[in-house]
Amino acid sequence: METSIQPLREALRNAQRVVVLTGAGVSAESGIPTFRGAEGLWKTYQAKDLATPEAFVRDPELVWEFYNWRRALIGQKTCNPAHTALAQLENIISEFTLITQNVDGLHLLAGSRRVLELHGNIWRVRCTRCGRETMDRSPDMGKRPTCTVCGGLLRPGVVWFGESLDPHILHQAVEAARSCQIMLVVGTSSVVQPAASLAFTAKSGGAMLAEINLEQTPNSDLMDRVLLGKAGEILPRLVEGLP
Ligand code: BJW
Ligand code: ZN
Repeated sequence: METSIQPLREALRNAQRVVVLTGAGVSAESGIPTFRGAEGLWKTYQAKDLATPEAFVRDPELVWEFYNWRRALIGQKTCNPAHTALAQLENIISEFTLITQNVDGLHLLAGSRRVLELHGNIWRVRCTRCGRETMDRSPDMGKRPTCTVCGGLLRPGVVWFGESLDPHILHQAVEAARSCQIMLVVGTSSVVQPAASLAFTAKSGGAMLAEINLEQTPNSDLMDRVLLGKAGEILPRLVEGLP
């Protein structure tokens, strides 16, 4: 397993099709909590009580309280050097796809254009009655926000455990993974499916895989290169000097 940055930089220099798969670790240096690990959200809060469709049916006010808190927090944060470096990388690769599990919208804020948000976006809301989706950046949606068209209860436009991902977005992600030459897997624990399987898809399509993370993950053995450290430090160094 190769751990230095230079061979990966050289490979990127010669690549036409690159996919980057990101997770919460990319936004950690912006001050947004990750989900797992010592200070992760799922250490303090129970995913089954807050991030499942059953939880929302049982207690929508509790779920909205959690998401209002997250909206207020994320609304005060901005992109960090990891997001910026990935936006720069897109400018020098002819076919670039950024697949993110993050719902904070920071890749788009940093200027990334081809972004597939696998788990939705925290600023999106969806009516549970008529299905209408809108973007709403209010930090506090209240306890029981309702649809302006039909009066139905709104829910966060994110993907909870047990829910299917948007099939159109997932299809694009799988196709990009299948045909890429290099996949960078950045700041994800690689435990949540189907996102974690995209690395296998890329590997079976012949791609070179590289992981950037503070620590090893269940997918590390699959990687051609593992760079241990902060995404906000490694990615700018990687992109520096390209093309
Ligand atoms: C740094 C860093 C720094 C920190 N620099 N690195 C097959 C097998 C088993 C189970 C399943 C399966 N298929 C489906 C499932 C069920 C389930 C699942 O995967 N469960 C597993 C946990 C076991 N998946 C689903 O339910 C998905 N739906 C689905 O597959 O539908 C079909 C189906 C349903 C049911 C059964 C079978 C099929 C939906 C998953 C939705 C996930 N939703 C959440 C919440 C989104 C909304 C919100 O934000 O509130 O998405 S959960 C949470 O986890 C969030 C994240 O996007 C996701 C992934 O987390 P991520 O990004 O990896 O963060 P962390 O915290 O885990 O890791 C951070 C990493 O960063 C760490 O490694 C750090 O070391 C690192 N790091 N600082 C670099 N500075
Ligand atoms: Zn409605």
